[in-house]
Amino acid sequence: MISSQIRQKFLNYFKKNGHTIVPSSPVIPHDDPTLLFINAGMNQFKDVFLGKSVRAYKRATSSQKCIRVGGKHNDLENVGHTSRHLTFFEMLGNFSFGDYFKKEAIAFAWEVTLNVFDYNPDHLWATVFYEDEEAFALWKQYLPEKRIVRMGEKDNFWAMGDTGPCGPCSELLYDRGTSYGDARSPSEDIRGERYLEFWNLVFMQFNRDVAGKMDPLPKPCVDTGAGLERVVSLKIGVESLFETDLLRELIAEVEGLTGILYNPHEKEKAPAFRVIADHLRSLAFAIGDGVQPSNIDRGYVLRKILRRAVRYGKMLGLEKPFLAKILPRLIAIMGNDFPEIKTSSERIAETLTLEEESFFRTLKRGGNILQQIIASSHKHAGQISGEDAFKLKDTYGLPLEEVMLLAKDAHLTVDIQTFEVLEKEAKERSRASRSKDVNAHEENQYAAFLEEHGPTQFVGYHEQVADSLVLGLLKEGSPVEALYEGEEGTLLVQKTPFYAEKGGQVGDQGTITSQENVFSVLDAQAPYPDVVTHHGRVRSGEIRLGDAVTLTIDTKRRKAIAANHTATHLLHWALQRVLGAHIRQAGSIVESNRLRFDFSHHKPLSEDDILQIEALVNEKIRENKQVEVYELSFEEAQKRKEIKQFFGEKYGNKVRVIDIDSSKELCGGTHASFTGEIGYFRIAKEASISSGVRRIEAVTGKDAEALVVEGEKLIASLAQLLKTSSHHLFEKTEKLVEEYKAQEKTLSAFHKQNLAAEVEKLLNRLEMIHGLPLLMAKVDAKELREYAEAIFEKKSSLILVLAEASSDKCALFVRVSPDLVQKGFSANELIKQLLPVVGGKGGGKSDSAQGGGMSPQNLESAFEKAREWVKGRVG
Ligand code: ALA
Repeated sequence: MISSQIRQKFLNYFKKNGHTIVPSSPVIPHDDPTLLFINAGMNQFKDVFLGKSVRAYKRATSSQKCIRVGGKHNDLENVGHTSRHLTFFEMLGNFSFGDYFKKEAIAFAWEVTLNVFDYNPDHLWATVFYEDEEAFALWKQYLPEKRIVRMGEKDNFWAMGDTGPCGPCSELLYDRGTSYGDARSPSEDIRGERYLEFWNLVFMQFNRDVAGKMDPLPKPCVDTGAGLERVVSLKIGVESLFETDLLRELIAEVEGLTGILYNPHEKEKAPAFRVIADHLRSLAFAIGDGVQPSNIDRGYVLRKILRRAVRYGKMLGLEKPFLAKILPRLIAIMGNDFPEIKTSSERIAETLTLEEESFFRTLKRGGNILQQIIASSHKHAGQISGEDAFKLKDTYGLPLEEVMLLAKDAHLTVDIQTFEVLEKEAKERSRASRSKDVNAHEENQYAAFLEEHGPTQFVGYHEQVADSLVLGLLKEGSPVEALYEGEEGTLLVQKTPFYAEKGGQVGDQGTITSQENVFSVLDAQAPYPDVVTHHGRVRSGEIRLGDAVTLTIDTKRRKAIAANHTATHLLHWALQRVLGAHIRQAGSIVESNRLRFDFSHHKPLSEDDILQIEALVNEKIRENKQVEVYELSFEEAQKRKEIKQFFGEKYGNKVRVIDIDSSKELCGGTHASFTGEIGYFRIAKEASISSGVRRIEAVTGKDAEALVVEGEKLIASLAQLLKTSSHHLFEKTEKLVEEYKAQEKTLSAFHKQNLAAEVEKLLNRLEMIHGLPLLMAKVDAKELREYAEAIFEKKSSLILVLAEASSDKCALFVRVSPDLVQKGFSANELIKQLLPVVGGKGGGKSDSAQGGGMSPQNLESAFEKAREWVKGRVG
C-alpha cells in the first residue's frame, strides 16, 4: 500500500537524521483537561515543549493518530461534503526539543518533499508569518521569491488549543493548477482548493496561559505536521482524500454492502460513502483506545459521530447496524501499523453494533414523538417550538435537518432561533464541566517555587520518616511566614516521605513536627509536576518558614494503601485473564480501606466471573510473590508490549515498572513488598457506571475479612431464627421450603372443601321471583369472585348478588348467567340500582359488575331493592 510506504519512508528519513521514532499515542489525551482528543502529533510532547518533562532524545518523529472534532480544530459538519475534511487522520511529524530550529526544519521539509514525497518543485509554494524575516530568507534558498507568501496570524500562527504551546508557522503548499481555480497565489485562494497545504512547520516559542498571556518556552522548539492522507493524494494526483487507498478501500466495502456504486461527483449519495469511511476510522480508533459512546465529554462526541454515520447510512438504504461489517477491512488496511485495533477488534465491533442498535430504536421513537409534536403544533401557531426541536435533537438524537424536512412536509416552520440559543447553552455547559481544573494563578505560583527551590525530593518509597526544612507556607492559597495553632494551611519542604495523590492513589497522612510544634497532615498533593504540598492544620504550637522539621507518615495507613495498590494491579491482570485482553483501565482509586477499579467492558460480570477473578488474585497472594520495582528508559518500556501503560500518561525519561510475576505496569505508586501482605482479596461490588464502563469495588486484608465476617453473621442470625446451626442451615431451609409447599397444598384443598360446604348452605337462600332464580347473600370473604365461580358451578341459571362488609365499608358483586343476560337482565344495570342504597360507586358489564359502598348497614335494603328490581323486570 502506497500509504504504508510513505509513512515508513518518512519515519526512516528522520531516523537517519538523528530522530527517535516514537509510536503514536492513543487518541485520548490523559491528564489534559484542555483537550478532547489528540489533535496533533505534538500533543504527546506538550510537557517536553513546556520544559516540564524531559526525554532521552531531543529529536523525534512520529505518525500520530488524530481526531479533529469538537474543540479548537473542528471539522465534523464539513466531513463528507468536501474532498479533504476528515475527522480522523494521521499526522506525520518531526520534532525538535530545544535542538534544531528554523534552518534545519525547513531544510528537512524541503528534502523530504522532493525525495520522499517526490513532488515536482515547480508546483511548490511556502507561506510564512508576516513578520518572520528569518523564515522568508531561508525559503529563498529553495524557492523563487514570488512563491513565498507572507500571511497573518489566522493562517500562520499555530496553537494547540486556547492554552498551551504555540508559535508562528510556515506552511508548504502544492499548486494543483488552474482546474482548481484561477487564484494566482495562496493569498487569493480563499477556499484553499488550488494551493493545497500539506505540511505545517511550527516554530514553537510560547506557552499561552488561560489569561492569554504568552510566556517564552525554555527553549525554541520545532513541531511539524503533514497529513498523511493529503500527502498521498498529491503524490498519486487524485482530487480527493477519499481516492487514497486508506479511504477508498473502505468506500469499496460500503459499495459491497449496499450494492450502490460510489460516484464522487454525484451530489445525493456520494457524501454518505465518504462520511461512513471517515467516521468508521474515528470510531474504531477511539473505541480501541478506550472511549465508549456516552452522554458526556468524549463519549458524547463519539456518539455524535456514530449517529451521523448511521444517518448517512440510511441514505444508502442501510437500515440495520453495518459499521462492524466494514471494520475487518479497516483492520486489514491499518492493523499492521496500529495493532491496537486488531487486538480490540471484537470489543470495537460489539460496541459499534450495540450503539447502532440503540440509535435505530431512538430514531424510531424520535420519529413517533415528532409526529405527536407535529399534530399538536398545528394547533399552536403552525410552528414547532425551539424547545421541542431541541428536545428532539438532544434527547432523541433526531437532527435539526431531519426535523425541518418533516416539518416542511407537514406545512410547519421551526423556531430555529430558540433552538440555537438552547444549543449554545448546552455547549457552554459541557465546556464548563471540562475546564474546571486549570487554575493559572496557582500553577504560576508553584512553577515559581520549583524554579527557586528545585523539585521536592520524594523519599517515601523507602523511608517513612525524613528531616527537612520548611521552604513554603500557604494560608488560603497565599504565602505566609508562619501558621499558628488551629490554623489550616499548606506546607512545602525540600524532602518528604509523603506520597502525593497521583495515579488514583490517595495522598499520605501523618505529622510534621519541629520540637513540640505539631502540624497534622491530612492530605498530600502534587499540584504541579515535582512539587509536593502537605495540607493540614497546626495541632499545637506554630510552624515557621525555615523551621527544621521531621516528617512522619502514618505507616499503618500507608501499608494498607500499598496493599490495595498491589491488589489493584493483580485485579487488572485477573480481569484480563478472565474477561479478555480488551479490558482497559478507565480510572482507579486506591485508598486505605478499599480500592475501586473502572474498566471498559460491555456487560455485567457473572457470579462465576467474579469468583474466578477473586480466586486468581487470592492465588497470587498465597504464592507470596515478590513485588519487583525497577526503572527502564521510556523507549525500552514502549518496546516491551507486556508492560501495561496508560493513555499517554506523562511519563518522564525514566519510567518505573511494578513487576509482579505476570502483571507488569508502569506505575509511580507505593506497593507491598510481597503479595502475601495483601492477605486476602474480595470483590464487594460490581456495577455499571456508564454505558460500556464497569466499576469494581474491592477490599483486602482485614477489610476483606470484615466483609466475610459480616456475611457469616447474617448466616448465624438466620440460623438462630430458624433454630438450627449454620452448618445445618441449608438442609433446614430446604426442609422448611418443602413443608411450606406441602402446607400450601393442604390449605388450598381445605379451602376448596370449605367453600363447597359454604356454597351448599348459601344455595338454601335461593329465591324464586316469578320463576326467576335470585340468590343474595352476605359472605365472610374477600374473594367474592371465587365464591361466585363456585356457586355458578352448581347453578347455571341465576342472578347473584354477593356482599362483603366490614363496620364501615362494603363491597358488592353482581353476576348474571348468560341465559338471563340473553333475556335482558344486566348486572351493570342492577348494581347501578343497588350502589346508591349503600352510598357507593361502581359498574361493569351485563354479565358481571362490582362496586363498593360506605354504608354497610343498608345492605338489607339494597337486597330488598334488588328483589324489587327483578320483580319489576319480570312483572
Ligand atoms: N502541530 C501542527 C499542526 O497541527 C504541526 O498543524
